[in-house]
Amino acid sequence: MATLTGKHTLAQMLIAEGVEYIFGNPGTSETPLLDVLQDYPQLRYIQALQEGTAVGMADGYARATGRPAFANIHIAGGLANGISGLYNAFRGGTPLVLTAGNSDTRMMLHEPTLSGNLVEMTSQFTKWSAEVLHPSDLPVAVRRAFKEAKTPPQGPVFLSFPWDTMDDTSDVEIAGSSPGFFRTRPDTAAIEQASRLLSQAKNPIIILGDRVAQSGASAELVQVAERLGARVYAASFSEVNFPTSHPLYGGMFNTSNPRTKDLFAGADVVLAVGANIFSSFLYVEDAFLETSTKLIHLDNAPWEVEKIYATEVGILCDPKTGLAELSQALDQDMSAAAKESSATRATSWGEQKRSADEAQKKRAQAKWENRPMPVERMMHELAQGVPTNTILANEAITSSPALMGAFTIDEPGSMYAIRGGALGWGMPGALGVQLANPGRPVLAVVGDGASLYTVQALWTACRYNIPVVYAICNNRAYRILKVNMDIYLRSMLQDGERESAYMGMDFANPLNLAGMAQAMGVASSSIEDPAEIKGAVEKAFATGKPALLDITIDGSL
Ligand SMILES: Cc1ncc(C[n+]2csc(CCOP(=O)(O)OP(=O)(O)O)c2C)c(N)n1
Ligand SMILES: [Mg+2]
Repeated sequence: MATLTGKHTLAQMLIAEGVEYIFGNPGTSETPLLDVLQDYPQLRYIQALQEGTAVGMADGYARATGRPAFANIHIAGGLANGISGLYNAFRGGTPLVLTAGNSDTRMMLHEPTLSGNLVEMTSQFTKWSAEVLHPSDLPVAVRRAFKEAKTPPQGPVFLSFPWDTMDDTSDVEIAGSSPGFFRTRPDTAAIEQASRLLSQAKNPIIILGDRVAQSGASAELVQVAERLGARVYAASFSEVNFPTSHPLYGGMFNTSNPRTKDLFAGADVVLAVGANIFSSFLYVEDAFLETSTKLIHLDNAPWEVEKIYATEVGILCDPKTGLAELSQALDQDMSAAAKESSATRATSWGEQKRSADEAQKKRAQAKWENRPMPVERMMHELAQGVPTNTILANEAITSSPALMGAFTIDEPGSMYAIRGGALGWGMPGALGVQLANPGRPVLAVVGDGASLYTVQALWTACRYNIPVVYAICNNRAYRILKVNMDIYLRSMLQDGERESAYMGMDFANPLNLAGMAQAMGVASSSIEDPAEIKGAVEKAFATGKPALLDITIDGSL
């Protein structure tokens, strides 16, 4: 038992939790914490110039380490800036402990400047949100926050620290949360039923989501897919859930496109693993699965199982553990004939994938020498220039399919992408990924529009020499909004005539991103000739410093 002020208790609890970095943007309500940090140099404060940047860095760091990250931002006005990043963390399941200072509790009724109900602001986007009203509660609150963030289904939590909680004294015991044992085994009856259904399936399909990667279950999923000869589609692929070069991997499906149901037509059994199915953005009338399709859902997120679709077998467990058991059961249950038809299916899907890839390559080749360069050319040249072992941070939006096509994205932990949909993850997220992987090159590929939501991350990159190389996909537009406008007019309204003015979707004035990078201390170049990309990427990585390449690409629809 020690007698400590709240701010010392907090710092010591963070050390007990193994925190290395505090991603922050400070204000006066954070003064006591900022004061005490100089006494604890093992807690490295990474200064962001806007709250969204701090939360984005923390998100990238948490995802790339697999451990909760800690961020500290400013009271109501600042917290509001951080909430779009908090939203992404919540939707994506990032283990994140977000905190903010608050006014002294003795003056709350005075409605102090910048204050507000921080718990109310964050509750709907957190697993747990609380204000710590007494310093003696800090060990409990911090321990519970880290425990909640890392317990599957992982997600963000929020703590508010009023000024007097930081300055008052209390007798406390400093003890961090336990490592956590989350490899929960499945109910054997559920595995038996699932295996029985799958071993007799004529046309099984697998749907995966990010909790596969979070559980480290990619290899086990490959094994199950290969046993079944099942095509694999991703409901989300913001982490490497499955090797993209695998012949059975069919890519990510689009839940805003009614035709997506064609992928699942005729499937007798669908196995969903670690996935949220099916969260659309646009309204789609028809169900994606036919009523005759039997759904098996294996997941460590109970809420997601049977959330929308009637489910034959729900299996609550850690995906890695559950898939290993399912794989064994399938080996026993599948007859020789079933194993043979699985092999035939796998060969035929593999051939289909190969010919689709070749057709795609041919289409890209036809415009290879166009100027502005096609996005496929940009990604091809980037892939030639990066060192082996490079990790991608992807907020490339409509350039993302070309990025995913040009790089081999097979190794778990070699790609992280924006998830949740709130723009502004890529610029700071890449810095968090880099801090978590100091020995590996990180290439961030970011849309020109997306880059500007958190562009001040470049200053932080320079300030701490975090050597991310940014490649901006400069198509001078919010191109995806134009794509969606066309879907609205042509498909939803069935209007073949109306020409859209694409209001608010073009960058009509010059936007000098290379100049912005230089203004924040980051070396940069503007590139229009694809022949320059490879050399520029090699040079950027060789400097060991952050750099930005602003690459002009074709933005036509
Ligand atoms: C915080 C936030 N604001 C606005 C949007 C709406 N939005 C979604 S995509 C997009 C444009 C992205 O543009 P860019 O990064 O240039 O990629 P492109 O579409 O050109 O490939 C916008 C504005 C959003 N998702 N999140
Ligand atoms: Mg753009």
